[in-house]
Amino acid sequence: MSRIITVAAAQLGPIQQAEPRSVAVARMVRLLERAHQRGVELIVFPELALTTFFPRHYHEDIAEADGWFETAMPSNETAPLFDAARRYGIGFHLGYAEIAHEANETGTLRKRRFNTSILVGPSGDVLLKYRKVHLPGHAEYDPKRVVQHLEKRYFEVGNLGFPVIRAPMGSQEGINMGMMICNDRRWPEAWRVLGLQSVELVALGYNTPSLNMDAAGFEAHHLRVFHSHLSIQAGCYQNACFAVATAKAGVEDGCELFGHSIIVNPQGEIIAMATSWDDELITADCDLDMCTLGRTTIFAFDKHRRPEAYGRITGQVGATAPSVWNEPAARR
Ligand code: CDV
Repeated sequence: MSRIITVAAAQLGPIQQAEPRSVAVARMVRLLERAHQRGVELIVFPELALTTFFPRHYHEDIAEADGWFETAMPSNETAPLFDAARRYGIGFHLGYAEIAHEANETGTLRKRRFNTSILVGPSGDVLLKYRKVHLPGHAEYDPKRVVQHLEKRYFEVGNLGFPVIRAPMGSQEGINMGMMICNDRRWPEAWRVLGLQSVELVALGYNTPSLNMDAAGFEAHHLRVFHSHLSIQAGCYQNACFAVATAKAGVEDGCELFGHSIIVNPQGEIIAMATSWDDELITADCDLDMCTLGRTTIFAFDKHRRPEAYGRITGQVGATAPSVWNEPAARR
């Protein structure tokens, strides 16, 4: 039986600060209806898809930002999305800000905040949850920046690792699926952890500004998109998987997000790409058997990986200085 699944990246245009969740959800339902007309079986919405990208806004008291978070999923406001997906038998990926009342590492129950995504099956069941590991930005207000990026203020580092689940989706009885959120895509470690669980399809949402505020606003425009695509294409090739990478795009609260959502195959080729800065649906038929070539030849991990040489990957965080070459004493 063929292992082809029709997938969609449902790019969202900007969601302004004043826009309620109900409007964002209605836009997503419209995209889902279009996806149904095109025979889509899995649709991927962006990171923090229900609101504006609020980490650009500073709240001195973190609790003041709680209005941007979800305490339940589904909720009254997101129920129409779950209902529509169930009605059409389409699975979906959704990114949102999550408040969870959970024990921390010391066992103390407390309110915790995460940048989260879920994978929902065609029956409406949550199949898998992921919490963003690589949080970019800063924790304190930075007066030097024109636009803040306060993910480190509002979110804890995700505590679920990079899980992969095998579950039915569309006409397929089992697909190995995992998730990443935005900045994670730039880290080969994240891709490899998914690859080591035989991931076949990665769902990935992002909100990436067109300007690099860390570099005082300068980095050549076209390179911003290039680096995003390069990371995703390399991740797919090196781990023999598909990715559906979906952006929020356009000018949101005065800040431009670059869009350029893509679907990538295990050869690292872009097979669909968004061209607008608006709500836009791009689709592709993904033949999951394409994952076999890479994982049985160049990237047959069981044959070729050398973990004994990779200790630094998990043993250290920052880079150390190399040892310095000394001219042999006889020549001095
Ligand atoms: N939301 C993000 O994680 N954005 C980062 C930006 C800040 C560089 C990204 O990697 O796209």
